[in-house]
Amino acid sequence: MAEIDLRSDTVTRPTPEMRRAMAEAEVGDDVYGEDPTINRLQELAAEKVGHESALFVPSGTMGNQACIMAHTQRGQEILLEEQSHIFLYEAGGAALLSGCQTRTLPGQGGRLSPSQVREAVRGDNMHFPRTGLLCLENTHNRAGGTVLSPQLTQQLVEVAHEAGVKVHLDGARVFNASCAQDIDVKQLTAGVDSVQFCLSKGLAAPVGSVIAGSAAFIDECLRARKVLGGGMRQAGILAAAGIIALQEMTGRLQEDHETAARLAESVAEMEPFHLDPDDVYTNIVAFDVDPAWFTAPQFLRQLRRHEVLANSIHTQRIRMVTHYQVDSEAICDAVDAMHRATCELK
Ligand code: TLP
Repeated sequence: MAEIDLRSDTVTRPTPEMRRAMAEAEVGDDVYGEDPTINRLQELAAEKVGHESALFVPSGTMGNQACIMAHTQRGQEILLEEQSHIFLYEAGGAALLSGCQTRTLPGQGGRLSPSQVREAVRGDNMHFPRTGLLCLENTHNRAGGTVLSPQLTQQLVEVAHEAGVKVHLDGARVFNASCAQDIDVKQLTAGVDSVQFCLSKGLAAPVGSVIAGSAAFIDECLRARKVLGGGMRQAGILAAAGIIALQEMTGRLQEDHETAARLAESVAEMEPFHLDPDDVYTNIVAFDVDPAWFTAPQFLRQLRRHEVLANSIHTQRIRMVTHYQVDSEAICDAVDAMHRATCELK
């Protein structure tokens, strides 16, 4: 059995069509704005998410951080859900790079409520930091791939805008969110002030993310990207794969959601694990491990012996992510391996 890698959808390798497009890509110096393939990707991406302008960046983290930098002033406060990627997994970038204080709010399944945001926005008092930005995440990684609906997104944007606060969407997996709700991605992205989405997760491109917003905002982001060291040169080779990702791969994410649902049903029936398959919305399957059996790292070490890889996100919690290189047969094999690893540890 070949290794089955469920650690993340970041592990996806480029498709043969991407490799061909990369080999043939027309390139130029993108710091001069002269890479035709990058320009084409940016136009396509802006159109897809319903914004005026877009910018190719090397990673999702850089995309989020460049947007924070462009939206905020030093000393401001950013509102975030407490399990958000920007807060947990970006190495304190908002503080380090933008001089912003982060204020986390507890969400329900990763979702903030409009009243929480309304109450959290700071009043005009010289003792308080100014609220500079609200960050949303869709799908929500740490909450297990949960989705924000267009209605809730709109309500959150309205509350923030009424208070004069801009909204950034970490949409690393926003195409999974639109696919799961069977809606055009614009319904989730067009109303926010900026969005970042990843080409290199479920969409299988080898490198890169895109940020989108107004033309003036993207001009600011160009500076931020430069400061962060993300001004690339003949990176059209990478953008060529990104174009295929946008054109060909967004339409197949439902397959990943179906394999995730199949995996969730099997995991729900296994004694050491606790999972409600109804809580699985997209390609992320997160579940608890009964401490009476073993810890998540103990189980994952044993599972690795059967060539199945996954991550623990807590001592008693595991995350498995389905993607382009995991078909339904691989899911059956992974479930068999989970049964064997469980018996061996019993
Ligand atoms: N997430 C990675 C890890 O960093 C945890 C993963 O394996 O899921 N926003 C969200 C919601 C993300 O999940 C990630 C990556 C990013 C931003 C950052 O993207 P990259 O890895 O391209 O910097």
